[in-house]
Amino acid sequence: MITKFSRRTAMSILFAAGVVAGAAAPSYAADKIVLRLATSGSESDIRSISMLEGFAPLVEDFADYKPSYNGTIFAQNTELDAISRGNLEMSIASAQELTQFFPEFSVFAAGYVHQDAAHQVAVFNAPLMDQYKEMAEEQLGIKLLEVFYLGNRHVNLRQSKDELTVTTPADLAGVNLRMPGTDSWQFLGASLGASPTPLAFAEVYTGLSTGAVDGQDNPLPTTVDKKFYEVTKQVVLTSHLVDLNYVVIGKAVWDGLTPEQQDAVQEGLKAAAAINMEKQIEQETSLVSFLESEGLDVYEPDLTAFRAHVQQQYVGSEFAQAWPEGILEQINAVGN
Ligand code: KDO
Repeated sequence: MITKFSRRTAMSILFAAGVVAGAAAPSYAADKIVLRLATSGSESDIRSISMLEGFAPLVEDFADYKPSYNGTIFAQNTELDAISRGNLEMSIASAQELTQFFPEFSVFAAGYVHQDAAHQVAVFNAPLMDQYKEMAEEQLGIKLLEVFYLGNRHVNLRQSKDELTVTTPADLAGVNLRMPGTDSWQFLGASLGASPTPLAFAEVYTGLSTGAVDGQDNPLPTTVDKKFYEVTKQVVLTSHLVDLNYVVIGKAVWDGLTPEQQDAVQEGLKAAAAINMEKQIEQETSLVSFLESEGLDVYEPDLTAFRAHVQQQYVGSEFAQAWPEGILEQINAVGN
């Protein structure tokens, strides 16, 4: 069983709540539309900063943009459900969260599929994405408006390189690797050769410092923002997932905006995505020497071995069986 909520279960809950039919309406405060965005990222996370710099100014005439950080108003992986029910306006969602509702999305959560930031954007804007956007909109009441580059995910371990040097997936055998808590994340951890353990993002620092987990995976900017380097000794540059988030909004909220307001929202997100991408890429490069200066070993394993092993795990998996016919080939062909 792949999904935590099957699509049918999710839809019956949402239809029973009268939400997918469009019952939710945007709320207004001081005659501005309130746009609350929930993220488990921190206030200093690049995505959060980019939203304030790029998005907020473009919507300030008509909207009160209210971000909330660190999973405080909605816990990680519950935001989409909240939007569907009309309890939240916006979130920064992962493909893995969408996979809980639509197994087809797991192709964007699979290792070594997206090639880089530019490929991610091209895929998001390609016709192949239409069926995904429609699925989310029609069946969950969520609009995928923009894609945010989160960076290359790498394996970050408590053990020193002397204790454990990771060259191939076999070296991760028995390593208790924290992965976010959905099935598709856990599968990715297992496909790396590790023993995945689900843990909410907010618990990762403590999990690493107490030894409840041996490691975690995240892009370097996230690893530094959350200070995971303080409680780990090495980063293995596996680049196993060129990670993304979708910036999403409730369809009912969107439908309540005028065409001009919709344009401003879309333009604001485009500006935020561009700022975000530039900063993430810059930090992915510059943070290697920062981590080294903090005493961590940062090195590349045998990437060919990792790529081959991960891809082999997906072939014929329950996840891959849910992918639309030919989608991988279409994704690979984008931008070529
Ligand atoms: C994480 O939990 O490791 C992760 O990086 C997963 C991402 O999809 C994203 O949800 C992110 O957390 C949060 O936004 C916090 O940065």
